[in-house]
Amino acid sequence: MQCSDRLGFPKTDPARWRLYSDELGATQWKYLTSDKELDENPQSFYVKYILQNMTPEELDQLVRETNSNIDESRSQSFNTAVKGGRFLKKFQEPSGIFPMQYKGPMFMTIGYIVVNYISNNEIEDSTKIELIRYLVNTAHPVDGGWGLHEVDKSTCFGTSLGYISLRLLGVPADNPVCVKARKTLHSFGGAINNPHWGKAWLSVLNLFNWDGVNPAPAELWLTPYKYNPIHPGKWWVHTRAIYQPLSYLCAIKYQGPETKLIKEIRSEIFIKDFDSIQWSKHRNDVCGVDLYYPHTTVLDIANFAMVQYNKYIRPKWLVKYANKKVYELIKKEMFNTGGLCIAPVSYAFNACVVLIEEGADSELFKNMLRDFKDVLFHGPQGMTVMGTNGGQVWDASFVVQYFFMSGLAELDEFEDLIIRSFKFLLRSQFTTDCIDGSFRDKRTGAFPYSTKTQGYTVSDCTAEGIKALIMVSQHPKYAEKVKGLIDEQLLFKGIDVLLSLQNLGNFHYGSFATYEKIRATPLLEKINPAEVFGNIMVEYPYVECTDSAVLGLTFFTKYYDYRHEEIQFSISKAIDYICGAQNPDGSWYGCWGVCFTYAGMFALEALSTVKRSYNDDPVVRKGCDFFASRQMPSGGWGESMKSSETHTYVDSERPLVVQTAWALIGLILGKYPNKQIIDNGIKFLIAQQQPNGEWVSEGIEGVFNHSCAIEYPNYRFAFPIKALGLYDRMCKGTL
Ligand code: LAN
Repeated sequence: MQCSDRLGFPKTDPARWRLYSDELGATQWKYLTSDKELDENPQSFYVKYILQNMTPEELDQLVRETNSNIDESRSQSFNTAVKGGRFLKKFQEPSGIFPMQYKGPMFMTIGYIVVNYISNNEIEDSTKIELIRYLVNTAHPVDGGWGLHEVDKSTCFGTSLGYISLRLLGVPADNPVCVKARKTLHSFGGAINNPHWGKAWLSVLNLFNWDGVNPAPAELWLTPYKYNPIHPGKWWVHTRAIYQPLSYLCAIKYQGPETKLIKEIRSEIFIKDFDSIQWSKHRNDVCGVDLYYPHTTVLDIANFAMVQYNKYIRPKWLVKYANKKVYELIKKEMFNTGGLCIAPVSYAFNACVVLIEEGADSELFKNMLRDFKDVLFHGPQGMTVMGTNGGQVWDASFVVQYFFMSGLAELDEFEDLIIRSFKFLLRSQFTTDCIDGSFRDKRTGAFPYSTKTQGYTVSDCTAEGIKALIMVSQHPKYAEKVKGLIDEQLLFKGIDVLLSLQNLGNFHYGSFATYEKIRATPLLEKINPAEVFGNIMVEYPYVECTDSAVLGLTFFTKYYDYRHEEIQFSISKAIDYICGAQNPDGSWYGCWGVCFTYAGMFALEALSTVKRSYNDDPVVRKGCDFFASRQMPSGGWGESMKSSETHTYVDSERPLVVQTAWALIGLILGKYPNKQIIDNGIKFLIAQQQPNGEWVSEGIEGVFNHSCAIEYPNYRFAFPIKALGLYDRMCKGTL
């Protein structure tokens, strides 16, 4: 059955979708077509709920269940947390994960579409329909274009990718959605003004010419790692993962098939006749609205030199040799990540390389097409490719910890939830190291952000994961039940990895970055070719990652003696870093959540673990005062994503649940003395809870690279529960 959605676009039947998750947390959506399958596979609560497929009776029943047997002797704040916990519990998969549509960035889906298109693989109708629907539903209401992320203004990059995606998915050029988007694209000067990645995708599709794309030299991989200060192995993991296949594709100037549809699109996306475009003149043309990080003169000179080198000097054998090396590295990346690669952008570019090297019928390529579905996620607006294959480990470790910190873990009704997530976390710890020569550090014992298969250590995910495991295994109510499940040697290895990630060299002493230590100078940013993102070339110190490291390490030392001295040293250097990173107004700039509120919460919690509080510590005092000064008249807090872009605190239009929880956690753990301010915030959280226990999603919780919004749908449960529970304990004097 196909229903009709906005603007007459078809919609699939929500009752036929199922979400499957395996033991290691990989999720895939399937659209069931036979009635037998439908009967045999009842829809999970999560799917029913988010696809809005619940009957009014079921919705009433949900409210009843959430509110039944509430212990009236407990405080209102605690009971609000309980109700939130009851709702969240229903989202949990048998594997222990909490699924989520990790959406926001608008430049991921193109990769999925391109890889299928150039390999002549038909995307299933149900997926196609929902991919189209997502694009239609997220088009800018005024101009019909798309931006870098879902709440962005329209840009040339976003609009080109959105438009081309719709066309490749089968939407005709004269459809009003396409007509409107095309007009906007033309107002940006047409697709010629795309930033680097846009130009690269268009070239792969044969909608652009590689002469108009700044080069990415594969030869850099042949230089000696030890002596070359700008060796790509020293770049940030994501940037090197993307530029690896890109350098391959650009070296051979790969172009997909020139089909009738491609010829049509060529005539639609430029404002000039395609054949008359002098491509090499447009290498540096980028639409003004897209430009977040303009070229430096150094980059322009380097690009010019490389173009001359490619034209006059670059021998064919060297291209072949360099590409062979790059392909070996891609295969290593695939081996280390169970074929998943670090994230969807590099995955799609790598899949193009695998297609070229192995062919469309090869096992390797077919597996890539199959596993690509791990990052496709369905939701109320349709289906999209997510920022990663989920955030399973990160969310599970927060939920586990916060159920303990709020006191919910004491209740029998949450025991199963905790043990399931605990077991998922145990299964998610790395048990092997990466293959030699892949420029990766030791990872055994560490944790990823999403799944074990994805295989990339993240510093804060490791710290939070370790903390969650210890919390369960040391708690009197759970210790017996999970006895013997933790492998302590593996836990110690995780601590080894965490300690090894601290920056103790020339750069940002005491801090933690994301995936690795800082390996090269930030001066490399001068050759950042991406144009739409800042700070992507190397690792940077992140105050949130450093805070989480402190949380993990301080908690570990409560129960274990392992490497005690070194851990104490590490904590004290991390704390110095955190204090030094505070702004004069008392705030901290956060890079992964919005923005000062997110970082302030983490920093105040980290400081609280080394017993620093409002009355005796000037850093905590300033941090809390900053929060207090930002409270809105309603009692809540709300910060706009503009803060991340502009590096100054900007209020959101209205107070937000997640941000209120963050501010409250900071204030409560910092022991802020003005209880009235905290009370008002708690009242706001209580008032925002729905009768079914839920807090409604309010959009963007996270960011990356200063300019791109990304949603963390489970934060709206995890953090309010933590704030309410901590408040309850604060009032009882048991904090
Ligand atoms: C993420 C998501 C999780 C996030 C936290 C764990 C929250 C953070 O504390 C550390 C950094 C990390 C792991 C992170 C890094 C960058 C990611 C992977 C993302 C924001 C999700 C998507 C993003 C990735 C870089 C997108 C690809 C785009 C590029 C500009 C390379």
